[in-house]
Amino acid sequence: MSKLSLAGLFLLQAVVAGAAEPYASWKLDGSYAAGGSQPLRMGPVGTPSFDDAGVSGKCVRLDNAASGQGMRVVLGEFRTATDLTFTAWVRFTTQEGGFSDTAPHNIVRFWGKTPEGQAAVLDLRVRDGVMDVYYTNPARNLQAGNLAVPVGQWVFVAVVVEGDSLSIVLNDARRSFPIAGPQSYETMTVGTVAQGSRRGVNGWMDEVSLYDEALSPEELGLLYRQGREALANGAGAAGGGR
Ligand SMILES: [Ca+2]
Repeated sequence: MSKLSLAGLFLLQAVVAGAAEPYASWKLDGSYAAGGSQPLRMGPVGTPSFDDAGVSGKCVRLDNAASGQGMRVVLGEFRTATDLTFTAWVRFTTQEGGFSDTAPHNIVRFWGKTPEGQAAVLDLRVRDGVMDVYYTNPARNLQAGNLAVPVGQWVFVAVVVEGDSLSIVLNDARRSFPIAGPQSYETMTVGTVAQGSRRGVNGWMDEVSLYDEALSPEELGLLYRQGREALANGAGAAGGGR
């Protein structure tokens, strides 16, 4: 197959799959500026740097071996969304305190409330080289996943909440679990647990997006392939290394 027809196939695939529109997205190309249909404001936790090449353009470097770094987003109107999808690209360093640590290191945490107003938390996290999800709600707790994270490589990650089902995605692998049902989310911390916490990503993050709907496996697969394509065409691996 020629390159031209291959490109045509990708285009057709994109049209058929119908690329979902993010509620908000952050390219992290040197700033925290958001795009999307309802841009939300992202603020830094600590002082992450933007010196390295990412999946596309620059990315954010989080040093959670030495200091608590990440991003924080107040979800505002988004809190009313019960179905949601979070996607990002992450690359953990292999150094101590970031990957093979036995303490959980958060990729994202949603701080929320049940309909009864009780505190609820949803974490996508890596512990000892394995990604899992931690969901705590007075009606049901969940700690499950067990997806091995490739060392030192960019990986596509996602969390999908659809009604009483929760799924986590690592590249093209997916695991789904039952949860307690709708709850609203008020704040999202990315790459960290909270202000000043070192239990976050020690490495790089890029292309963070938030959707107010549950993306299908096909839509997530498309995002994964698009990211892989961007990495393959990579404009500069300077500093980032691949
Ligand atoms: Ca970027």
